[in-house]
Amino acid sequence: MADAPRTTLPNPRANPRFGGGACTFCRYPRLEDVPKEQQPVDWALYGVPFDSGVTYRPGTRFGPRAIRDESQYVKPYHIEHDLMLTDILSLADAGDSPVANFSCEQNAQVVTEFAMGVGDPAHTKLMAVGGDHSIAYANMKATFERRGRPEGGLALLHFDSHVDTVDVTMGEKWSHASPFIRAVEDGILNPKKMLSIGIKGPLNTPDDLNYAKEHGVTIVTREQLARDGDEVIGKFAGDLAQAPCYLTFDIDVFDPSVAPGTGTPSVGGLLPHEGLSLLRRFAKAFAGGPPNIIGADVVEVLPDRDPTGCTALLAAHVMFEILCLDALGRR
Ligand SMILES: [Mn+2]
Repeated sequence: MADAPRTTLPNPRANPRFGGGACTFCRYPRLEDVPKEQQPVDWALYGVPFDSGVTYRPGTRFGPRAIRDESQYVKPYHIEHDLMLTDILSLADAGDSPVANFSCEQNAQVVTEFAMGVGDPAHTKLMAVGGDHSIAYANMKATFERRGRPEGGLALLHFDSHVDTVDVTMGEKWSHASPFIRAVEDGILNPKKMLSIGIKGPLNTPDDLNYAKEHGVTIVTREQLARDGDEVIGKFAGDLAQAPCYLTFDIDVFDPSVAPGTGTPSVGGLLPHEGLSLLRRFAKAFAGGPPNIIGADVVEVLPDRDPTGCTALLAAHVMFEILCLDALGRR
């Protein structure tokens, strides 16, 4: 596999990042343009322009477009890992999923169906780019199915301000507050192998943490990161080792001062270097290596609240960090 031809990037010294017409995530080729000898791609990235699952401010349906735009400046060489991402992984942009924007439940089905058919289901990993967090369910379900329904459900590495395990909100079971409770119910996610990092309040009621507590979810709050957070994360990672896991990244784990473009902002969040550093420290935490990531998403970027594009730019770099973790495991 190491000698197989990889997908290629335009040369930025000859083809400027601000040119080239329609843009794709990080300048990766469109999936339909990938030559046969470079297939199957290792990761297909696709947008999910859906935000009907929000409980507060709408607008993340424009997230994939904004992230594609800002991602033109994501470069492929990772300094800290000494890793040239595109020498290791074949990467492509699969475009946007169709959506059912008047029904969250129907949307979950439509996106799952799309995701099931992207790339080579036996080989290609999926990264969904939101959209609101409800879309995580669809990408997790497709990942779970494409992997032959791993016994006991997937593990989950979850970055977020919120636990997203609310049963019903305003009569809706499929909103962005509920993807993980639905995934547990459907056997896709094992809550005992779920780690939620960056959780912070205030919350609506103390009961909002009950589901996580009662089902064995490991929570590391934002406050806790400064205390025993490293220890708890290290223990979780050591126990998980190389078991297959899914990574979901809600951009609202960052502080609204540095990532204003999101719909349910929660103050006191991570600074960019803290979030990136948490991901980088995963490189050796899982029994000496990076986590065995089999699918991922980055969600909740809301461009209308992001006048400088800094939130979308940050999201694009989070995507890069996640892909680098997978590449590290194949080096
Ligand atoms: Mn969330």
